[in-house]
Amino acid sequence: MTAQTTLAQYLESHATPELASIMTTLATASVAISHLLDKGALAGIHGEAGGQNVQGEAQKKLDVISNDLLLNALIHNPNCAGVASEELDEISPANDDGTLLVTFDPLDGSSNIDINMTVGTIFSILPYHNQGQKACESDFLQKGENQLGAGYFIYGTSTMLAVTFGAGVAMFSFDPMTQTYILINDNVRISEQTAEYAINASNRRYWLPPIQQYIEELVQGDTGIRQKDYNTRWVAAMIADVHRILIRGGVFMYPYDTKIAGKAGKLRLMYEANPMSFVIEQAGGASTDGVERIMDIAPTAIHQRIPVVLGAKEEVDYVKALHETAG
Ligand code: AFP
Repeated sequence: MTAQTTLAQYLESHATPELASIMTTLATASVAISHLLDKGALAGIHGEAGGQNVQGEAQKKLDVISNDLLLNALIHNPNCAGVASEELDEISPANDDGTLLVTFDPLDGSSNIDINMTVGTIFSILPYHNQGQKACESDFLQKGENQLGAGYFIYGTSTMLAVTFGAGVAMFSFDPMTQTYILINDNVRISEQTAEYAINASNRRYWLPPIQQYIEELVQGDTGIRQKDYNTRWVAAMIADVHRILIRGGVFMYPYDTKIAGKAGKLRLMYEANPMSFVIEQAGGASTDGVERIMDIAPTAIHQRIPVVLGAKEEVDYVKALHETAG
């Protein structure tokens, strides 16, 4: 039997001590979240928490608990200079001498909790350059290109971790017996082509013409110009849809739509789009808002929303070309 590589062993050779320390803190919190999810209704985590998050969405109990677990763990890590969470209006400064900032979506796909479906934690690690000073929101407003690490913990039929530190993507599976993450793939790659796509088609009438055209071509299948049949998958949790793409290919879209005036897409640049784009690109895929590479976009606000098209490179490039043609 070959020796198994634990997350701790992997980090020794693939991350700086500071990144490894943050990753270990995130992994410890993820295990606590995973245990709560395992208990489900018995842990009293189902139902509304009563409040609303900064985007005006109802918070589930576990959103709040997961947020607090991650936040409390990170602000006590001396390497962490500050934390920004999708669930909190304001950023949380941590240790002035820390060298890293962390953003996270504590529980992506939270509407899935009550129906016992997949959810996950998405994280992004950025450099902090103002040591000796208290971190503030502007310190976080860095392009995705600056990320030093990013990934997600997915709480599905088993708990898994996908992570990149800028040199490929590694995937781990949580072993409940040893309570450790075990490496299962140290070089995850995404096929450049795909026959699967993920989009919430109920928004069709609100999409812009390039996405309308693209989806129409896919729906026509082998009778249309694409000359092949496509299949749709939609979990309503980006984390699950992106995980599927990492495992078996595909393209994920939450494009610009006109459903709500002034809302440029649904997903958040700092908590969802940037970290997932880093993972996808590091696995050989691509990511765009339709016009620009997502990780080239300079953020203007911590809770900024953005259209997202990511996954198989050829498809993402094609969608981008349709936007360019449309002008
Ligand atoms: P929640 O975490 O608030 O449930 O939202 C999940 C999400 O941001 C993303 O993970 C999904 O891809 C997307 O929303 C699903 O949105 P629709 O409900 O509009 O399909």
